[in-house]
Amino acid sequence: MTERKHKSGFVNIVGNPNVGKSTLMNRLVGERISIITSKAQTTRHRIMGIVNTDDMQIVYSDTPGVLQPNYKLQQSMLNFSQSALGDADVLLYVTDVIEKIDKNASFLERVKRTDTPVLLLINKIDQTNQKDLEDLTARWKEILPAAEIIPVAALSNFHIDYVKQRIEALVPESPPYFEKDALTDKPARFFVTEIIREKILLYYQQEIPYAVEVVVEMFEEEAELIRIKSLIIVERDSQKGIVIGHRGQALKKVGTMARKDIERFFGKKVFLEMYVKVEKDWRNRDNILRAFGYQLE
Ligand SMILES: Nc1nc2c(ncn2[C@@H]2O[C@H](COP(=O)(O)OP(=O)(O)OP(=O)(O)O)[C@@H](O)[C@H]2O)c(=O)[nH]1
Ligand SMILES: [Mg+2]
Repeated sequence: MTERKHKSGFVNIVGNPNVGKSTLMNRLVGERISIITSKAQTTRHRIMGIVNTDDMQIVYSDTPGVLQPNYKLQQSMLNFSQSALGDADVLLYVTDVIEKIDKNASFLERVKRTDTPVLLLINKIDQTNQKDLEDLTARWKEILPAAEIIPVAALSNFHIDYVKQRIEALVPESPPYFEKDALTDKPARFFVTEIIREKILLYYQQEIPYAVEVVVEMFEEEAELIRIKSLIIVERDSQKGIVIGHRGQALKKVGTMARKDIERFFGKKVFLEMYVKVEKDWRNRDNILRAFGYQLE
């Protein structure tokens, strides 16, 4: 009997903001790794989600939506998305039935030129009809003739098993890149900051979610409890007032929502302290961005 060779590879998920990349990543991994909201620019980092079986390890990367950077934070987000074009064994280019087809032509141009196999996933097909979907598919076929086009609905898990099968067929033979029990490349603290940021994205309007970064200052795990101290960084004093809210009500609500989710994530009781701090213009300051884990060129 011959043993099956081990397969392993990087499957990188790229595309414009808000098309459902993170929803898809969580479906493919089967865990809630990435945060998801209806607001664009939810994902700011490249986040790996790893699926292990005896003879396969698939390393998915979720990336920020591709955008024209207006400040250095966005430049770093774009760097994460572009890095994912360079080291993929399989590229998942995600679009949806809503966005304009010619959005961000320059990034698409790079996708066109890649030698990597591309699966072009047209997401949110629950939001369209058969005829429009056929037209859209035909137009994408012209733009990316080498790609395999698969209509999906990540939210309702429609056609995701088929996408998994196609990925498994395309992943090359290779030893594993990570420990075979690894689920992600990110530490526990990262998921705390992301869960808090998700609640901020959901709770506050306008510019607040985009002006906020979350830092975990203390993460102490005890037998029955995790003690967490976190800082919410804003750019201006006026934003600090909004985040805290009248008599601290806003921050308290966000804190409660975040704590419940963090408890679910770690399966443990959590004691969460949150403070708000102003770091003037942090989205444009190299040293601060680096300290927050963003890559600058
Ligand atoms: N109707 C519908 N909505 C979906 C589907 N998949 C994702 N969404 C919604 O689309 C919105 C954006 O989803 P995300 O997964 O955060 O999108 P993203 O591409 O990761 O966004 P960024 O990280 O901001 O670039 C959320 O409100 C999702 O619930 C789908 O199949 N159908
Ligand atoms: Mg995302």
